[in-house]
Amino acid sequence: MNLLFCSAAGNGAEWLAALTRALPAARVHACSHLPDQAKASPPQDIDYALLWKPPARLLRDLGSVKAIFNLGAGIDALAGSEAMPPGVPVVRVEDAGMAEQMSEYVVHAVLRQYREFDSYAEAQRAGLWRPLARRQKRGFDIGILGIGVLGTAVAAALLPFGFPLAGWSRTRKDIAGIDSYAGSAELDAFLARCQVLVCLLPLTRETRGLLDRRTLSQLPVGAHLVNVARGALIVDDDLLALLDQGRLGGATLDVFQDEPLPAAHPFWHHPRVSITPHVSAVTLVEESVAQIAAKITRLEAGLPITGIVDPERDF
Ligand code: OXD
Repeated sequence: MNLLFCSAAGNGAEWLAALTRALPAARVHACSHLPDQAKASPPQDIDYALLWKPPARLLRDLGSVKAIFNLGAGIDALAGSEAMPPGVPVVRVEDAGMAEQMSEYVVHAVLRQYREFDSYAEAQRAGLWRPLARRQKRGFDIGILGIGVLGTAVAAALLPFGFPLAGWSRTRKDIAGIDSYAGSAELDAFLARCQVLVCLLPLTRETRGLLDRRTLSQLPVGAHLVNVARGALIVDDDLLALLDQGRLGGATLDVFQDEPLPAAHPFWHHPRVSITPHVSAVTLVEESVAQIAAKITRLEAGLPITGIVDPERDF
């Protein structure tokens, strides 16, 4: 069996070693760290391609592989590419250690707002001993925009803290402890109750730019936005305008339209914006390779697998 590995991330050697250990009988062809090869045609008899942000030229030549494994949860780099060969199944990484990381990040961001740690940091800088009145959890609603694998895990991690929780997704979800809102008709009502909005949506044709001036203005005055999904879900200028007007209280941003975030971008030094460099949930190599290897073994045995992307819905 022939595998093609091509990743724009810098840890190709780690992936290759893990793949060789997990699938010793497979031949793994790599192009991640060889830019010239990435431009050349891949070997003809590739069975499965394992890709992260591959060059278009490479993608175009993969029309006869049995499946493409996306080396991460977000498939927007493939889905958004005109070079994506039609009809080839795309399989995303499901959780593989990402849900735990995402939950840690979001719980931290929510508690930081609820317990007003930024105000205490400011008070400390000013040498002020300034206890704030205790907030009630009732009325401090947390909304999760995108209740997929990661969104569900984040909601479960928040549940024990006792905040009112709401989730928005394309179709209604039945998850204990979370009020479910579904579809565009219920988006505004969902946003209107979120003191903290946590964005975990995939980037698709429909969600690009979804958080613009109109939708962000549905949030309560002073609300906080956490984006751990994709930068292009947000219209940056609209977010900045609402922050400057004090309409929104702040934003915790891990993802950006251009990464690394350009040095001149106003997010870097905005007093109401906290940024991290796309680290909320990194793809863990060993866990992901174990998952991909198990799926390849099942596919080779003619068995069904989970995590196959639906192009109609997800592209
Ligand atoms: C992913 C990511 O999609 O790391 O997995 O952003």
